[in-house]
Amino acid sequence: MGDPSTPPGIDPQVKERAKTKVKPPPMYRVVLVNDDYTPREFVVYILVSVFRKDHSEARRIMITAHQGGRSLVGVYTYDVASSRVDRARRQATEAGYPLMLYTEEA
Ligand code: TYC
Repeated sequence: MGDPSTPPGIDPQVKERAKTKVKPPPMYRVVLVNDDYTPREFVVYILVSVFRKDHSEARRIMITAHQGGRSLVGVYTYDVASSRVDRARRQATEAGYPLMLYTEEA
């Protein structure tokens, strides 16, 4: 019999290495879309409360959408992007505003 420290059926000459390569998860951009009706301060409030932006960053993102039509809010995993977009849309709908956000694969 062989080395007692080697389990039966295992050839100690064969070196194995566990595969440690794990693909990073796909990431998603959240994009804010301008409209003519949602108040600026409501957009800022959503960016602060749902997307955890500080006030000046939230204002910058809002103004970028206001002036250019759309603005990147952030890049997140699928779960974070979709749950935040859902919450933002729900709050806008409840408040009676047509605020639009969408996600796209980054
Ligand atoms: N354009 C809106 C207004 O003038 C403000 C606004 C900015 C709305 C950004 C949506 O994504 C938006 N009241």
